[in-house]
Amino acid sequence: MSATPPKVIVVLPTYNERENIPRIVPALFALNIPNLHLLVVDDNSPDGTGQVTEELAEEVAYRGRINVLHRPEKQGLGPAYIQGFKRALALGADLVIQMDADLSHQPIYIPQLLEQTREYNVVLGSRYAAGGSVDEGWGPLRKLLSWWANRVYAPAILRIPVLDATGGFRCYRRASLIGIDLNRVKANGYVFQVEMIYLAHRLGYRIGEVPIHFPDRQHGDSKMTGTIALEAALRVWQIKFRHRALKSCDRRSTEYGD
Ligand SMILES: Nc1nc2c(ncn2[C@@H]2O[C@H](COP(=O)(O)OP(=O)(O)O)[C@@H](O)[C@H]2O)c(=O)[nH]1
Ligand SMILES: [Mg+2]
Repeated sequence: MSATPPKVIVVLPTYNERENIPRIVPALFALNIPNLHLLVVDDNSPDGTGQVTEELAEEVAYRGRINVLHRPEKQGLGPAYIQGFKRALALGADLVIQMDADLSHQPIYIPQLLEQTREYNVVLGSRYAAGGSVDEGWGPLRKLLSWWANRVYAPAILRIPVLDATGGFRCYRRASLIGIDLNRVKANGYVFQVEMIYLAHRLGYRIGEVPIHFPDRQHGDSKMTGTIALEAALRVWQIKFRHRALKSCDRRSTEYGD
Protein backbone atom coordinates (compact mmCIF):
# COMPACT_ATOMS: atom_id res chain seq x y z
CA MET A 1 0.00 0.00 0.00
CA SER A 2 1.45 3.39 -0.95
CA ALA A 3 0.49 6.72 0.61
CA THR A 4 -1.39 9.23 -1.57
CA PRO A 5 1.10 11.72 -3.02
CA PRO A 6 0.61 15.33 -1.92
CA LYS A 7 -1.94 17.28 -3.94
CA VAL A 8 -0.11 19.90 -5.98
CA ILE A 9 -2.10 22.76 -7.52
CA VAL A 10 -0.46 25.10 -10.01
CA VAL A 11 -2.12 28.53 -9.92
CA LEU A 12 -1.75 30.32 -13.24
CA PRO A 13 -3.02 33.91 -13.58
CA THR A 14 -3.84 34.87 -17.15
CA TYR A 15 -4.66 38.00 -19.06
CA ASN A 16 -4.61 37.60 -22.84
CA GLU A 17 -2.58 34.41 -22.97
CA ARG A 18 -4.57 32.45 -25.54
CA GLU A 19 -1.45 31.51 -27.47
CA ASN A 20 0.43 30.39 -24.39
CA ILE A 21 -2.22 28.32 -22.61
CA PRO A 22 -2.18 25.49 -25.22
CA ARG A 23 1.62 25.40 -24.86
CA ILE A 24 1.99 25.46 -21.09
CA VAL A 25 -0.79 23.00 -20.27
CA PRO A 26 0.78 19.99 -22.08
CA ALA A 27 4.21 20.96 -20.73
CA LEU A 28 2.85 20.87 -17.16
CA PHE A 29 1.14 17.52 -17.48
CA ALA A 30 4.07 16.00 -19.38
CA LEU A 31 5.99 16.25 -16.10
CA ASN A 32 3.93 13.26 -14.97
CA ILE A 33 3.76 14.46 -11.40
CA PRO A 34 1.13 12.39 -9.64
CA ASN A 35 -1.76 14.39 -8.18
CA LEU A 36 -0.84 17.59 -10.06
CA HIS A 37 -3.74 19.91 -10.85
CA LEU A 38 -4.06 23.26 -12.58
CA LEU A 39 -6.10 26.30 -11.58
CA VAL A 40 -6.19 29.07 -14.19
CA VAL A 41 -7.28 32.47 -12.85
CA ASP A 42 -8.49 34.50 -15.82
CA ASP A 43 -9.57 38.13 -15.57
CA ASN A 44 -12.08 37.89 -18.43
CA SER A 45 -9.31 38.21 -21.05
CA PRO A 46 -10.65 39.95 -24.16
CA ASP A 47 -8.73 37.45 -26.34
CA GLY A 48 -10.80 34.54 -25.00
CA THR A 49 -8.13 32.85 -22.86
CA GLY A 50 -10.83 31.71 -20.42
CA GLN A 51 -12.78 29.94 -23.16
CA VAL A 52 -9.65 28.36 -24.66
CA THR A 53 -8.81 26.97 -21.21
CA GLU A 54 -12.34 25.62 -20.67
CA GLU A 55 -12.03 23.75 -23.97
CA LEU A 56 -8.67 22.27 -22.99
CA ALA A 57 -10.11 21.23 -19.62
CA GLU A 58 -12.65 19.08 -21.49
CA GLU A 59 -9.98 17.08 -23.32
CA VAL A 60 -9.79 13.50 -22.16
CA ALA A 61 -6.13 13.75 -21.18
CA TYR A 62 -6.82 16.58 -18.72
CA ARG A 63 -10.38 15.94 -17.60
CA GLY A 64 -10.86 16.59 -13.89
CA ARG A 65 -7.41 18.13 -13.51
CA ILE A 66 -7.98 21.69 -14.76
CA ASN A 67 -10.15 24.29 -13.06
CA VAL A 68 -10.81 27.78 -14.33
CA LEU A 69 -11.61 30.66 -12.03
CA HIS A 70 -13.30 33.38 -14.09
CA ARG A 71 -13.03 36.84 -12.65
CA PRO A 72 -15.22 39.61 -14.07
CA GLU A 73 -12.51 42.06 -15.11
CA LYS A 74 -8.80 42.85 -14.98
CA GLN A 75 -8.05 43.75 -11.36
CA GLY A 76 -4.30 43.14 -11.19
CA LEU A 77 -2.10 40.24 -10.23
CA GLY A 78 -2.47 40.51 -6.43
CA PRO A 79 -6.23 39.97 -6.17
CA ALA A 80 -6.07 37.27 -8.87
CA TYR A 81 -3.46 35.35 -6.89
CA ILE A 82 -5.21 35.79 -3.55
CA GLN A 83 -8.48 34.45 -4.89
CA GLY A 84 -6.59 31.68 -6.71
CA PHE A 85 -4.62 30.66 -3.61
CA LYS A 86 -7.77 30.55 -1.48
CA ARG A 87 -9.49 28.42 -4.10
CA ALA A 88 -6.49 26.09 -4.32
CA LEU A 89 -6.57 25.59 -0.54
CA ALA A 90 -10.33 24.98 -0.64
CA LEU A 91 -9.67 22.33 -3.32
CA GLY A 92 -7.37 20.59 -0.86
CA ALA A 93 -3.90 21.55 -2.11
CA ASP A 94 -0.98 20.39 0.04
CA LEU A 95 1.46 22.36 -2.11
CA VAL A 96 0.63 25.42 -4.22
CA ILE A 97 2.79 26.50 -7.14
CA GLN A 98 2.45 29.93 -8.71
CA MET A 99 3.87 30.75 -12.12
CA ASP A 100 3.29 32.98 -15.15
CA ALA A 101 1.46 31.54 -18.13
CA ASP A 102 3.91 32.91 -20.71
CA LEU A 103 6.58 30.14 -20.36
CA SER A 104 9.15 32.48 -18.84
CA HIS A 105 8.68 30.18 -15.88
CA GLN A 106 9.63 26.83 -17.34
CA PRO A 107 7.77 23.78 -16.01
CA ILE A 108 11.00 21.72 -16.01
CA TYR A 109 11.95 23.37 -12.70
CA ILE A 110 8.81 22.23 -10.89
CA PRO A 111 10.25 18.90 -9.64
CA GLN A 112 13.11 20.80 -7.96
CA LEU A 113 10.72 23.32 -6.38
CA LEU A 114 8.63 20.45 -5.01
CA GLU A 115 11.68 18.59 -3.76
CA GLN A 116 12.88 21.62 -1.82
CA THR A 117 9.55 21.93 0.04
CA ARG A 118 10.75 18.99 2.16
CA GLU A 119 13.15 21.43 3.74
CA TYR A 120 11.58 24.85 3.18
CA ASN A 121 8.12 26.33 3.73
CA VAL A 122 8.41 28.52 0.64
CA VAL A 123 10.65 27.85 -2.37
CA LEU A 124 11.46 30.47 -4.99
CA GLY A 125 12.48 29.94 -8.59
CA SER A 126 15.39 32.35 -8.55
CA ARG A 127 16.98 34.22 -11.46
CA TYR A 128 19.64 35.69 -9.19
CA ALA A 129 20.73 32.69 -7.13
CA ALA A 130 24.06 31.18 -8.25
CA GLY A 131 23.37 29.32 -11.49
CA GLY A 132 20.27 31.38 -12.37
CA SER A 133 20.06 33.69 -15.41
CA VAL A 134 17.80 35.95 -17.47
CA ASP A 135 17.14 36.10 -21.22
CA GLU A 136 20.28 36.72 -23.26
CA GLY A 137 18.38 39.45 -25.14
CA TRP A 138 18.07 41.76 -22.10
CA GLY A 139 20.05 44.96 -22.58
CA PRO A 140 22.67 45.90 -19.96
CA LEU A 141 20.46 48.57 -18.35
CA ARG A 142 17.48 46.27 -17.91
CA LYS A 143 19.74 43.54 -16.52
CA LEU A 144 21.37 45.92 -14.08
CA LEU A 145 18.07 47.41 -12.88
CA SER A 146 16.47 44.03 -12.26
CA TRP A 147 19.60 42.65 -10.56
CA TRP A 148 19.89 45.75 -8.39
CA ALA A 149 16.20 45.72 -7.41
CA ASN A 150 16.35 42.07 -6.38
CA ARG A 151 19.89 41.66 -5.05
CA VAL A 152 20.44 45.08 -3.48
CA TYR A 153 17.37 47.31 -3.07
CA ALA A 154 14.67 44.95 -1.76
CA PRO A 155 16.96 42.90 0.57
CA ALA A 156 18.54 46.06 1.99
CA ILE A 157 15.23 47.74 2.81
CA LEU A 158 13.36 44.68 3.96
CA ARG A 159 16.31 42.79 5.41
CA ILE A 160 15.28 39.56 3.75
CA PRO A 161 17.73 36.78 2.86
CA VAL A 162 16.25 36.33 -0.61
CA LEU A 163 17.96 36.88 -3.98
CA ASP A 164 14.86 37.15 -6.18
CA ALA A 165 12.12 38.90 -4.22
CA THR A 166 10.13 40.00 -7.28
CA GLY A 167 10.00 36.66 -9.09
CA GLY A 168 6.63 34.99 -9.50
CA PHE A 169 7.66 31.33 -9.78
CA ARG A 170 7.21 29.80 -6.34
CA CYS A 171 5.97 26.89 -4.32
CA TYR A 172 4.24 27.32 -0.96
CA ARG A 173 3.41 24.63 1.55
CA ARG A 174 -0.26 24.73 2.51
CA ALA A 175 0.46 25.68 6.13
CA SER A 176 2.53 28.71 5.11
CA LEU A 177 -0.19 30.05 2.78
CA ILE A 178 -2.57 29.89 5.72
CA GLY A 179 -0.08 31.23 8.26
CA ILE A 180 0.80 34.24 6.09
CA ASP A 181 -2.90 35.21 6.22
CA LEU A 182 -3.73 36.32 2.69
CA ASN A 183 -6.15 38.89 4.09
CA ARG A 184 -3.10 40.86 5.24
CA VAL A 185 -1.84 41.26 1.69
CA LYS A 186 -2.69 44.64 0.23
CA ALA A 187 -0.55 44.95 -2.92
CA ASN A 188 -2.42 44.48 -6.14
CA GLY A 189 0.34 44.89 -8.71
CA TYR A 190 3.72 43.26 -9.22
CA VAL A 191 4.90 44.17 -5.74
CA PHE A 192 2.51 41.49 -4.54
CA GLN A 193 5.40 39.01 -4.82
CA VAL A 194 7.56 41.15 -2.54
CA GLU A 195 4.79 41.56 0.03
CA MET A 196 4.25 37.80 0.16
CA ILE A 197 7.90 37.01 0.70
CA TYR A 198 8.29 39.73 3.32
CA LEU A 199 5.32 38.33 5.23
CA ALA A 200 6.76 34.81 4.98
CA HIS A 201 10.07 36.03 6.35
CA ARG A 202 8.62 38.13 9.18
CA LEU A 203 6.47 35.18 10.25
CA GLY A 204 9.53 32.99 10.47
CA TYR A 205 9.01 30.69 7.50
CA ARG A 206 12.02 29.01 5.93
CA ILE A 207 12.61 30.25 2.38
CA GLY A 208 14.64 28.28 -0.18
CA GLU A 209 15.73 29.20 -3.72
CA VAL A 210 16.21 27.09 -6.83
CA PRO A 211 18.21 28.74 -9.65
CA ILE A 212 16.26 29.15 -12.89
CA HIS A 213 16.88 30.48 -16.37
CA PHE A 214 14.23 33.07 -17.30
CA PRO A 215 13.65 33.37 -21.06
CA ASP A 216 11.44 36.19 -22.38
CA ARG A 217 7.95 35.38 -23.55
CA GLN A 218 7.67 34.40 -27.24
CA HIS A 219 3.92 35.02 -27.57
CA GLY A 220 1.58 37.76 -26.37
CA ASP A 221 2.53 40.96 -24.58
CA SER A 222 4.03 41.70 -21.20
CA LYS A 223 1.89 43.88 -18.95
CA MET A 224 4.99 45.37 -17.30
CA THR A 225 5.90 49.06 -17.89
CA GLY A 226 8.51 51.45 -16.48
CA THR A 227 5.86 53.26 -14.44
CA ILE A 228 4.71 49.99 -12.90
CA ALA A 229 8.32 49.11 -11.99
CA LEU A 230 8.89 52.51 -10.36
CA GLU A 231 5.67 52.29 -8.41
CA ALA A 232 6.69 48.83 -7.19
CA ALA A 233 10.06 50.17 -6.00
CA LEU A 234 8.37 52.85 -3.90
CA ARG A 235 5.78 50.48 -2.52
CA VAL A 236 8.52 48.34 -0.96
CA TRP A 237 8.67 50.98 1.80
CA GLN A 238 4.93 50.76 2.35
CA ILE A 239 5.24 46.99 2.74
CA LYS A 240 8.00 47.38 5.28
CA PHE A 241 6.05 49.79 7.45
CA ARG A 242 2.88 47.76 7.20
CA HIS A 243 4.34 44.45 8.35
CA ARG A 244 7.63 45.04 10.15
CA ALA A 245 6.25 44.29 13.63
CA LEU A 246 4.98 40.81 12.72
CA LYS A 247 6.49 37.79 14.45
CA SER A 248 6.11 34.00 14.25
CA CYS A 249 3.34 34.12 16.84
CA ASP A 250 1.24 36.21 14.42
CA ARG A 251 0.79 33.32 12.00
CA ARG A 252 -2.84 32.73 11.13
CA SER A 253 -4.00 29.44 12.55
CA THR A 254 -7.42 28.91 10.97
CA GLU A 255 -8.44 27.92 7.45
CA TYR A 256 -10.01 30.58 5.23
CA GLY A 257 -13.75 30.48 4.88
CA ASP A 258 -15.03 30.61 1.28
N1 LIG B 1 -5.58 37.21 -13.88
C1 LIG B 1 -4.68 38.17 -14.17
N2 LIG B 1 -3.47 37.82 -14.70
C2 LIG B 1 -2.59 38.81 -14.99
C3 LIG B 1 -2.84 40.18 -14.76
N3 LIG B 1 -1.74 40.90 -15.14
C4 LIG B 1 -0.84 40.00 -15.58
N4 LIG B 1 -1.34 38.72 -15.50
C5 LIG B 1 -0.69 37.44 -15.83
O1 LIG B 1 0.44 37.35 -14.95
C6 LIG B 1 1.54 36.74 -15.59
C7 LIG B 1 2.74 37.71 -15.60
O2 LIG B 1 2.46 38.82 -16.42
P1 LIG B 1 3.47 39.36 -17.54
O3 LIG B 1 2.73 40.37 -18.32
O4 LIG B 1 4.07 38.21 -18.29
O5 LIG B 1 4.54 40.07 -16.67
P2 LIG B 1 6.11 40.06 -16.85
O6 LIG B 1 6.54 38.62 -16.87
O7 LIG B 1 6.60 40.80 -15.65
O8 LIG B 1 6.35 40.74 -18.14
C8 LIG B 1 1.05 36.33 -16.97
O9 LIG B 1 0.60 35.00 -16.94
C9 LIG B 1 -0.10 37.32 -17.22
O10 LIG B 1 -1.05 36.82 -18.14
C10 LIG B 1 -4.13 40.52 -14.20
O11 LIG B 1 -4.46 41.68 -13.96
N5 LIG B 1 -4.98 39.49 -13.93
MG1 LIG C 1 6.09 37.45 -18.38
